[in-house]
Amino acid sequence: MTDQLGITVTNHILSQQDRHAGATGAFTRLLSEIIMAAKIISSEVNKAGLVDILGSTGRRNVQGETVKKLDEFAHGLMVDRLYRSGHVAILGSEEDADPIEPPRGVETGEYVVMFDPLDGSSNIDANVSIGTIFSILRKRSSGPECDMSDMLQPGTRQVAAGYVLYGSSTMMVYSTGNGVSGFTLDPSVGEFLLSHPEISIPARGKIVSANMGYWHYWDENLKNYLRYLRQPGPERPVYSLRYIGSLVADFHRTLLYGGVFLYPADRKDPKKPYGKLRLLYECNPMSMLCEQAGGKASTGDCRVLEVEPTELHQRVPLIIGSPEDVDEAVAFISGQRNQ
Ligand code: AHM
Ligand code: MG
Repeated sequence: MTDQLGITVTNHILSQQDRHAGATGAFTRLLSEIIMAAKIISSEVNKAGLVDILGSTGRRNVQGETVKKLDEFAHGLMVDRLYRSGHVAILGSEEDADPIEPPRGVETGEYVVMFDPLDGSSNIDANVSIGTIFSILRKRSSGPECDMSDMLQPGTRQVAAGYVLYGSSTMMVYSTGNGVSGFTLDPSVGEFLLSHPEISIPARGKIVSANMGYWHYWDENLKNYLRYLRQPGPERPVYSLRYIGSLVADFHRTLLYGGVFLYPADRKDPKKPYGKLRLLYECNPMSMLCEQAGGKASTGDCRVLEVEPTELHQRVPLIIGSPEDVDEAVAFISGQRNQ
């Protein structure tokens, strides 16, 4: 093992803080609350099936408390912990249609956090990996109040992004714009320990990840790309197909093994030819992590991180992964290549 054995995520965040002259510790405090929330969510996810937290709301558990669905539980916990830090100006969550204002009397700060508390939650009942995704930005508007300009910031303005994967082990992967690091939760000590320092995505992979069930809703350029990946080439193997249907798990595999994940625009709903994944708390944080690891992320038209958001729950197509694979996918999707 390396001399990095035993570095906790908190040690790591503090060492990043030390690089910034004038850092106040506010950001460290914010991340500490996310780490705490992640540990609690992980513990609840591991109990899923043992206690009755999978069902719908409205029932009571053995303590007589109202039973919450796991995604609602994760949402409430994230809001609570983040505002507890005293450094949050406003929050946005997949689970709330509107920006989440600070509770009355709570101390606020300069950070805006967008998050998906439990992504892939339709997989919970089947014991498939799920995750929490977060994106951290600085408040943009002046004055004590927030406005939509604080929420609707392009991904290039993120100061940090990360996810927690509740899988065969629980992992936290994050970046503050200085590379990507991965930590595995050691349940015996209750700490995330550095297990994946300086994550770097392979320049090219041999895995493609997309919901092939939507084939008939896709346009011909995209189909040409997927047909091409099925043909063995002189310098390229036939690509394997892997699709979990849980973005955090599919992205995590892509980050470690390389290849390309696609949730492209489709015509499932002709009125909304976008794709499914949300820009502000799914695509932007994953795109920052991918670029920080040497990968690329595109909508097919432009870099994801440069999209100017117009809505809190805006959806964009996502093509993300190894740089050579993403370039190739975009060349097909834009019609520059067809074989
Ligand atoms: P969710 O945020 O409602 O859980 O939906 C997002 C999930 C992603 O984790 C995953 O990549 C995608 O939806 C799967 O969608 P589909 O079932 O259409 O393939
Ligand atoms: Mg989601």
